[in-house]
Amino acid sequence: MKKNPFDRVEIADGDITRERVAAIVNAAKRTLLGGGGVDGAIHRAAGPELRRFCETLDGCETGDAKITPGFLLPAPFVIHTVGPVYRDGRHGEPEALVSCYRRSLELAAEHGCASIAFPAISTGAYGYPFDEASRIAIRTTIRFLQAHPLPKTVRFVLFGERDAAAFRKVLGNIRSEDAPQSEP
Ligand code: AR6
Repeated sequence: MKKNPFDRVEIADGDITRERVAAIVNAAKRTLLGGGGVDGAIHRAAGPELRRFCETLDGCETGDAKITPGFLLPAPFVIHTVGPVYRDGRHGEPEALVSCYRRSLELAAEHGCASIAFPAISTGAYGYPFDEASRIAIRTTIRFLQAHPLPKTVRFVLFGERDAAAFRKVLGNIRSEDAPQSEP
C-alpha cells in the first residue's frame, strides 16, 4: 500500500461509464430506478439488466449506498449512492454528502475493490455548490484512505476540464494544509 493517501487519489476529466475500475459510483435517486445526468448515462451503458436488478433493492436512503453488478459496463460493480438535494447547507446536506462518500468507500472495501471512480455527487440536478462539494469529496476520501488499505486507488472522474481543474486545486490545498501533520 502507498503510505500517503494523497498518492492514492487521481483526478480525471471524462465519462465515468468508460472507466476500467473495479467499481464506478452512480449519483442515483432514492428509487434507484434511473434518471438523468450520470445516472441516465450509467443505466444506458450498463443495459436494461441493471434497472431490473435495481428494482429488487427497495430503493436507497439519502446518504446511503447499494452495490450492483456492472452488467455491460467495463466496471464489474456499480455503487449507487443518493446525494442530498441542496437547499441552503443547513438541512443536513454536508453530513449526507460525507455519508455518500464514506458508505460508497466502505462497500467498495467490503467487496475487495482495488479501484473506484466517483463523479461529483449532488453537483448537477441536486444543486450542491461545486467547490463545497469537492472539498467534502476529497476530505472524506482522504480520511477513509488513512484508515483503510482498500480501495487502493480512488479516481474522481469529472465532466469537463474545468470541473477536473477545480478538484485538482482542492486536492492540492487540502494536501498542503495536511502536510505538517504527515511529516515524521
Ligand atoms: N461522467 C462523469 N460525470 C458526469 C457524467 C458522466 N457520464 N454525466 C454527468 N456528470 P447529476 P446529482 C456529472 O445531475 O446532482 C439524476 O437524474 C455532472 O456534470 O448526474 O447527484 C438522478 O436520477 C455533475 O457534476 O447528479 C437523480 O435524480 C455530476 O455528474 C439526480 O439526477 C452529478 O450530476 C441526482 O443529482
